[in-house]
Amino acid sequence: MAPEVLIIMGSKSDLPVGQKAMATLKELGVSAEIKVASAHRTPKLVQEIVEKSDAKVFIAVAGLSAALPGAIAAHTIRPVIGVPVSGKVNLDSVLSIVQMPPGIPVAAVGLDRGENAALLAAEILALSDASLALKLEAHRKEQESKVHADSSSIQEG
Ligand code: RP5
Repeated sequence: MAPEVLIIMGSKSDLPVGQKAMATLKELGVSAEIKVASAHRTPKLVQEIVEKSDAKVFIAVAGLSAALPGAIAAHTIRPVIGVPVSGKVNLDSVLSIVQMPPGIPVAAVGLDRGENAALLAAEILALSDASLALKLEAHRKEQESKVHADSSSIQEG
């Protein structure tokens, strides 16, 4: 079966961020695949990958002049989640992803937040997958418990 989420990174150097997304999707039991294709260096490859893919959601990980999420969205009406990758400047990749022109939207998560991109992708898929919705509810409960435990540990200390 085709992976539900396709993660595309602009460079192999983005792998630590892409791996965060992969790990979170794996925890949730969401099938995913990860590839490298650059908006600027291999624009035809980006188009080919997107057009051949049966993924329901795309995650695009890119730094610097991060055109990749928009370049993917140009070829599909499936949702695209952009993950800006940190570097010397940081605002460059954030603004490149956030400032899409009208008509071709992409979602954006925080700098290097591969795990949030995975959670957002899972939330989109959970609209038509009740068992995934339950896993996401459980994930929220785990976070709630951790905050309570952290607060207690500080008060005890
Ligand atoms: C972007 O340029 C990539 O997404 C990467 O974050 C950045 C640097 O690429 P490399 O020089 O490491 O290949 O296109």
